[in-house]
Amino acid sequence: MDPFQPTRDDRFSFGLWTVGNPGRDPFGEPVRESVKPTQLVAKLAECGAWGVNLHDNDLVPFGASAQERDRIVADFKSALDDHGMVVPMATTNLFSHPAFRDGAFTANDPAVRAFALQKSMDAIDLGVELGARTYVFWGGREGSEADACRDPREALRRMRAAIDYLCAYVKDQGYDLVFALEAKPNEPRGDIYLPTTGAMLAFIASLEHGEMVGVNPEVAHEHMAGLSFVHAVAQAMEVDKLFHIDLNAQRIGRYDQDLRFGSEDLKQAFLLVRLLEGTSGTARYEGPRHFDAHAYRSEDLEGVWDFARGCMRTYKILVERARAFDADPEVQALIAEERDAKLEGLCAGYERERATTLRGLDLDPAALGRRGKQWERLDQWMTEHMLGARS
Ligand code: GCO
Ligand code: MN
Ligand code: MN
Repeated sequence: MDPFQPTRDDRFSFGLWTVGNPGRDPFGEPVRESVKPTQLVAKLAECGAWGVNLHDNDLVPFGASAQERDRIVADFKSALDDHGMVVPMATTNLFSHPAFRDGAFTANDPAVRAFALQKSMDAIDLGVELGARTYVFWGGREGSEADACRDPREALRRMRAAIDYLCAYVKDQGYDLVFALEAKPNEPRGDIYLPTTGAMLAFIASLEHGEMVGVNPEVAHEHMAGLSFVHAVAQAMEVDKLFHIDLNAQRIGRYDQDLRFGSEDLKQAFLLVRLLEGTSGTARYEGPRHFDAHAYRSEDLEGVWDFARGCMRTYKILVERARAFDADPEVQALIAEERDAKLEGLCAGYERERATTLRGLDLDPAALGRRGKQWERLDQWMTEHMLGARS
C-alpha cells in the first residue's frame, strides 16, 4: 500500500472555493468550467479528503429564494452522505458583493454593518445545519486605502462589536460552534485591519466571549508579511488558540499566491508539519488540516486534482520525514536542552531572597560567549532528512 495515500483519519479538508477555483485572476477570465459543489464533494472523497468547507455563497447563490436554498442544501447533504464527507468549517462571504466595497463589520455605513450581521447569522445557521463545528472570519474587505476615511480605532471597536454580537447569537441558539479569526496583511485592501495572527491573538483577549474565539492562521498570509508562519502557529498553540489552519504555499514579497502546500517553502512546511504533528514529543494539533489554495491557472480540471492530491501527499511525506528527523539519535543528542535545575529554579519567578542569590552568582559571560551551538550541523541534518539522504 502507498503510505502517502490520504485516508479519512488524516482529516484533510478543502474549501469548495479552492478546488472549485476557475482560474480567474485580475488580468484574465476563468480558464476552467465551474464544477457543481456535489461533484466537487464526490471528487474530493475519491482523492482521499475527509472534509469540505464553504462560504455561504459557494453553495447557495446570493439572493436565492428560501425554497431554492433548501433544495440546494438537501442535495448537498445527500452528496456528503453518499461519499462519507463532512463539513468541519463554514464561513461567510463578506467580500464579493458590491455592498462590501468598503468593508462589512467595519464599514462606516450602519446599514452595511447591519447587512453583514444579517448575512453572517444566516450563514452560521447554514454552517451548523451542515455540521460545522468551526466558523471562520476572514475580513477581506475590512481595511482601507484612504486611511483618513475612518479612525482605525473605530474600525477595531466595530469589529469587536460584531464578533461579540455573533458570539452571543451562537450562545443564544445553543450551537456547538467556535470562531476562528483569520488575519491577512493586505489584498484585496491596501491594508487590512488586524494584519497578523499575533494581532488577532491580542484582539481576542479583548472580546467579551474570548473563550470561544481562536485563530485560523494561513501560511500565505504570514509569509506575505515576511514573517515566520511556524512562529505564528506556535504562539497560537501555546495559548490553546489554534482552532483551525489554512495550509498553502507562498513566496515572500509576492501577491497572495495560494499555491499547492509545500510547493515553495519546503523548509517552513517541514517545520510546520513537525509542529502540528508534535513529532518532537510536543502536543499535537487535533483540528482539521485544511488546504486554502488552488491550482495554477495553467491547469485544466485534471490539473486541479493533481493539485489537491499533491497538497495531501506532500503533507504526509513531511510527517514521515519529521518523524525520522525527531527519531534520529544524533539529532536528539544535539538538541537535548542544556538543563540546570538549580539555575532554572533561581530564574523561575521573582522572590526577593532568590533574586539576591541570583545576583550574587559568579556567571562567566566570556565562557558563555565562546561556546558554539552546532546549529549548522543540526540544520544540515534536517536538510538531509528532508531530502531523504538521511534516515
Ligand atoms: C483569501 C483568504 C480566504 C479565506 C476564506 C475563508 O486570502 O482569500 O485566505 O480564502 O480563507 O475566505 O474565510
Ligand atoms: Mn488567503
Ligand atoms: Mn484563507
